[in-house]
Amino acid sequence: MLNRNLLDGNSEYGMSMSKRETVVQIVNIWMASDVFFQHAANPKLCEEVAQLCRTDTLRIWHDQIQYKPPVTGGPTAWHQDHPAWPIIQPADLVSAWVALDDATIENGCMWMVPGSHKWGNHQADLTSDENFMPVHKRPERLPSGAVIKAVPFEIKKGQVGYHHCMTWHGSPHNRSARKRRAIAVHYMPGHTRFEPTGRHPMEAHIEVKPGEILTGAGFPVVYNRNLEVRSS
Ligand SMILES: O=C(O)CCC(=O)C(=O)O
Repeated sequence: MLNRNLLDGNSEYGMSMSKRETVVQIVNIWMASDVFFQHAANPKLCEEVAQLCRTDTLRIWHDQIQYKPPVTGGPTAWHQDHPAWPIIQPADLVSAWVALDDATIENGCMWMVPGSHKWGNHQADLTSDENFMPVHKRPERLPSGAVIKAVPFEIKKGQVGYHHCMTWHGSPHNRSARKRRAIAVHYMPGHTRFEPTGRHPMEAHIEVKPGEILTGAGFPVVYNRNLEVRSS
């Protein structure tokens, strides 16, 4: 399955963009191209993600190319990933975001809020101010001691950054003359279960029963520490 979404209205994350603003998103390109599958299965990326997840097995939930074109590249609203994925539990996924161009403040790099992955689900309350800084609509719902301080996630072409599926993140416009391309792979640790909601578009592609580990051709294993040990 290859979906190409031209987000020139309301994006997946509910951010409103004008007609001239664009983010090109290609989802599950690993299914269309072995090169991209090999990227998702890269041993170094997978080993590092597996360590962060404290797991011995990783499956692909999905990948995602994000292209913010020069000048007209639109924003990706502040969000948490897992609230968009309620059918996979628990919320233990980690994403590997690889820059295909230098990502800087000027060309719309991601911003993140350190520590926010420990604060629970605040998706419904996340918005931003006129400078694209994150704002919580009901700050009294935050755990005590939580400080909303966003930091830019500037990285060089070819570098990788990892983020937890509950981390608050977003990226503003690309007003620069430079492209901002990246590929993110969202990895499920081996214990990730399918918990249907009856409303999620991916449910039609899932073959396991509710409560079972989410396996299947659409969610290939890209890392298995035990198999690696046996084959060496
Ligand atoms: O590339 C971006 O600006 C957003 C990507 C994102 O939200 C993600 O990888 O989870």
